[in-house]
Amino acid sequence: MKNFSVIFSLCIFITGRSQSPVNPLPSSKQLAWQNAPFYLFMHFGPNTFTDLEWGKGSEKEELFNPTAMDCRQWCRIAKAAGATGIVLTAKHHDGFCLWPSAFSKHTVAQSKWRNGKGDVLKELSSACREYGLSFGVYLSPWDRNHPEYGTPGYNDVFTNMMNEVVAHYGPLFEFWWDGANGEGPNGKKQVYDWHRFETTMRKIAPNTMVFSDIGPDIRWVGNEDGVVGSTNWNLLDTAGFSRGLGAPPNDTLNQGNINGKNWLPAECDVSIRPGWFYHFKEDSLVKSPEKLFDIYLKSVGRGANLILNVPPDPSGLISSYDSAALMKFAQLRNESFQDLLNKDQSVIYLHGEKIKELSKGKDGVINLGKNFKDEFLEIRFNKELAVNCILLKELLQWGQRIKSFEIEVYDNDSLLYKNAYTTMGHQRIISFPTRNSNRILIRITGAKSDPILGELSVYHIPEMLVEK
Ligand code: FUL
Repeated sequence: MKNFSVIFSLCIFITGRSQSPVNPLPSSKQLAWQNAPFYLFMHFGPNTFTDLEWGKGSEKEELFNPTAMDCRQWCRIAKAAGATGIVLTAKHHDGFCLWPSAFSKHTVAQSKWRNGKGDVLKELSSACREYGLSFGVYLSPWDRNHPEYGTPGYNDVFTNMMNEVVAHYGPLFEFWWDGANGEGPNGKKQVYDWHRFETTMRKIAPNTMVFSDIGPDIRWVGNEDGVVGSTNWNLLDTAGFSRGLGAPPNDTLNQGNINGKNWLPAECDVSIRPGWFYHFKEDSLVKSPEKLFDIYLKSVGRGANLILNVPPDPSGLISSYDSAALMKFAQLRNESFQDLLNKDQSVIYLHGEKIKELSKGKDGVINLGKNFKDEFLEIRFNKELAVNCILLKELLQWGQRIKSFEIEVYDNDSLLYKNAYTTMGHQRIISFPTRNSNRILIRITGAKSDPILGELSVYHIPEMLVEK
C-alpha cells in the first residue's frame, strides 16, 4: 500500500514566552536515551539448552555449548530491524556467567564451549561496536547457584561482578537490575545492598542508564506486554518503595505520577515469543509484524522506550522465524513513517495566524504561552488528504507539562473525527480510521505551564495498523 505522510517541523520560537522549567527535569543522559527508543533484549544461557525459563542453578556448565554462535549475526539483524542497541543477560537467575568471571565457578570458563576460552560479552560488545550499536547488560542479583548467595558476602560478589562487567565490556548504555529475589542454593534469600549497588554503578559508570522497578534512571513499566499507559508521566515518586516486592503498584509504574518527584521514564520490556528464552516449541508463536507494530504504538508511540527480546537459539543464532518477523516489522515502520506526502503544501497556524512555512525534518520549538486554552494549532492542507495518524512531540527539556489535548479532523467545516487524549510526552503517535481532510486542529486543554511542542507530523499509515 502506498503511504503518505506530512512532516511539519516547527521552526519558530515565540519570544517573550517563558521557558522556565517545570521540575523535575530529565538529565541529559535520560534525554539522549529517550531519543533512541527501540533496542533489543537477548536472553541466552543454560535455559537455552534446557528448555527452562528459570534455571535451577544446578545445571552442569557443559550444557552451555552453542555450536555456531555468531554475535555479528545478532548485530546484523538488530541493525536491519532498526534497533539501536542490544542488552544481554550476562547472568540470569541460574547464576551462570556468560563471561569468565573471577567471582564465580559457574561460568563459560568451566564449560567446554570454545575449550573454556569463550566469552559471550566480549564477542557481543565488540560486534556491537563494529555495527554501531549500543551495548547493555542485564545482571540478575538473584543467583540460584552462588554458594555465598544468602550471606552478606554475596553483596561483595555482586558488586565485584558489576565492576568486572563495566571495566571489561563498557561503556554500557544500559544496565538492567532484575527485582527478583528468590532462595539460593542454601535455601536463603539475599538481603540485597541496593544502596551499595547504586553508588557503585554511579561511580564506575556515571553515563550508563540504570534500570530497575524504580530506577535510578529508568523505571519498569509494570507489565511484560510492552505496553505503557495511554497516560504516561515520566515522573515517579519512589520514596518508601523498593525493588521487587516493595515496588510501587503496577498501574502506578504503568502511568507514572502526575506530580512525581523523580524523572523516571518507562521502558517497556516484552519478548517476541511467549518465553524470554528460546524454546523450539515456540517457533510457531513468534509475534507477527503487525502485533509488533501495535506494541510499538503502545510503547514508543506513548513516549516510552521499547526493549524487545529476541532470544538466540541453542546453535547461538537468531532463528529465521524471529528475524523474518523483525524485518517485516521494520518495513512496516518505514512504510508508515518515512514517506512524505507533502513538503510544501501545508501551513501551520496558531490561532488563525500563520506561524511558519514548514521545512522538513528539523525539530522546532513552539511555546503556546500561558493562554494556551484559548489557542489552537491548525494544520491547513491546500487540498484534501487521506490522513489517519498524527505524531506530536512535547519538548521535555523544560519538563513534562501537557496534561491533556484534543484533536479535531475537518474537511472544510465538517468535523470528521474528534478525540481527547491525556499526556503527550516525548512522542505521542495517535492513529484513527482514515479521513479525507484538509485541516486538523490541535488544542491543548490542560497543562502545568506553557505547553512547548516540537515536531508535529501527519501520516497515512496502512489501515490495518491503526491502533486497536
Ligand atoms: C523477569 C525475569 O524473572 C524473567 O526471567 C525475565 O528475565 C524478565 C525480563 O525479567 O523478572
